[in-house]
Amino acid sequence: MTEPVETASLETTGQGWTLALDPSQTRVLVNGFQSWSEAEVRPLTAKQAVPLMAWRQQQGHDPAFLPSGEAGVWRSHTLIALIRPDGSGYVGHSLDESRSFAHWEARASGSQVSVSLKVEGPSIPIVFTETVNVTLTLEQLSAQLAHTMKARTPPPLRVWCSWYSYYRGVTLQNMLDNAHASRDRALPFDVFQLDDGFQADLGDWTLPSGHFGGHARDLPVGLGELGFAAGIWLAPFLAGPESELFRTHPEWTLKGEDGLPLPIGHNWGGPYYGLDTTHPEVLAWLRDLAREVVGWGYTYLKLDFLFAGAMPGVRHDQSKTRAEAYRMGLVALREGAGDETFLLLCGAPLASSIGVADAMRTGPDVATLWDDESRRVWLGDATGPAARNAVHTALSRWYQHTWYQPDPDVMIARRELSLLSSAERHTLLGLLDVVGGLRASSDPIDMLDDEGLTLLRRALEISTPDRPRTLAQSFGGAATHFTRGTFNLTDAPQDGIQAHGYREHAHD
Ligand code: 9PG
Repeated sequence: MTEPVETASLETTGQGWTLALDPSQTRVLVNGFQSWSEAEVRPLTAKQAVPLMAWRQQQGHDPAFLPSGEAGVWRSHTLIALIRPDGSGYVGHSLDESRSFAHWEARASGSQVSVSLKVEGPSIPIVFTETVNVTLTLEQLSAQLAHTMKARTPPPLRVWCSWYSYYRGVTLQNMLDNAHASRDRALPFDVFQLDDGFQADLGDWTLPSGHFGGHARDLPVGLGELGFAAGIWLAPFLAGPESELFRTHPEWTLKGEDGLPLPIGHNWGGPYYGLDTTHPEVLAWLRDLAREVVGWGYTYLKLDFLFAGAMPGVRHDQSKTRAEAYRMGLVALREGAGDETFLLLCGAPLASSIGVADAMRTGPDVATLWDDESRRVWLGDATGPAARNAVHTALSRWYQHTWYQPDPDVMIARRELSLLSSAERHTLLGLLDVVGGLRASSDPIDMLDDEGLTLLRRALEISTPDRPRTLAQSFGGAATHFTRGTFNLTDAPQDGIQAHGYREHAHD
């Protein structure tokens, strides 16, 4: 016996459905909590990976709703889809995540599939529906969520970012040198974005690091003279344990049950704290920070590690849900930055950012290697920097282009200082083309020969988003079969496409 499937939208805090689907013939599409969490399309009977280490569960996932770690049980945020071999199936979708999080679970049970939904927060409109075309229904419901939450989708920008070549060692001179080299070669960048490394500590954004060779406020004028807008990275919800911010305001952090500041992740060689975004003084500080940085001449802010605003913990205003607390912090940043400033969010809860974000990182970091197998396979963590992880997740979120401009992360066109093969570089190019969002590069421009420059110029060509031509087939557990081309994310040739490769379909 199967229960009737709701086709209309309903207001709910929870619900369950039993579906007449053969688990061995069903694929599942899931969406992870934040930018770096996995999104994928897998056989329902496969096992959803969960990181072994607690600090990776915090930094890559929602610790309050982790992946199951169990074969045949798949957890997903905001939406879920079940796909039959003919492309029909079921789609569940939340239609408002401004105050609540929707937690979906699909479970293979005998010859049936059960689906459950739990809403964390006030009841929200949701849809759970059967469909002859999962791809189309998912796109339509996602667009409906975007509409309800008043999504911002400004035109995509072409960005040079310092992270993937200079990392934390970046200097003011590196930025200017690359801007000069780009102007000399007439590379069509809109923005030069300074990443992590310019600041004295996490939270001490207005104090320069020792090695930066200047102050971040001195950069926009130089970039402007070369014809580029200025962008800067901030992790505005974090406080380093040694920072001046934490020393002067330990009371501004998210607390544990013991009343002490709660470490909420581990990076930069140690743990860090998160700010309590329900605290009025924190909100005022966030507004002032964004206003100050925009006052330095930055028109593009990359706001990173934003999941910190949504971590479980004890807050100043305990009546707020995690989604509300997160959004309060985000809105404060938007108010300080102003409506005209372009906000790219990263490491951020996805759906709860709609309406405030201009753009969103929709996968893990690209890196100069294809796969970080020890971390992905042995530690169960596919949220770390690797080209494969970035492609896998960003492709499986193709439909999110109605929520914000998707940022699938940078192209790597250089051959120096990179272990990527030519096929893997072309796969990154294919990713940018089918996702159709922001364009970014981090290559030191002087490192590019003619071939590298040609590849980079192609990566900077804005395209419209593509769609999967099927979700019932996949070369590597993601949405891989698009109308413009097919990705092979596996380690063996598939259908004539080399391992890690991308084949564009012939145009008529
Ligand atoms: C700056 C970087 C860059 C980058 C961001 C973010 O899981 N991890 O180990 C992990 C490492 C780095 C990271 C994200 C996750 O990078 O995505 O673009 O801005 O911060 O520190």
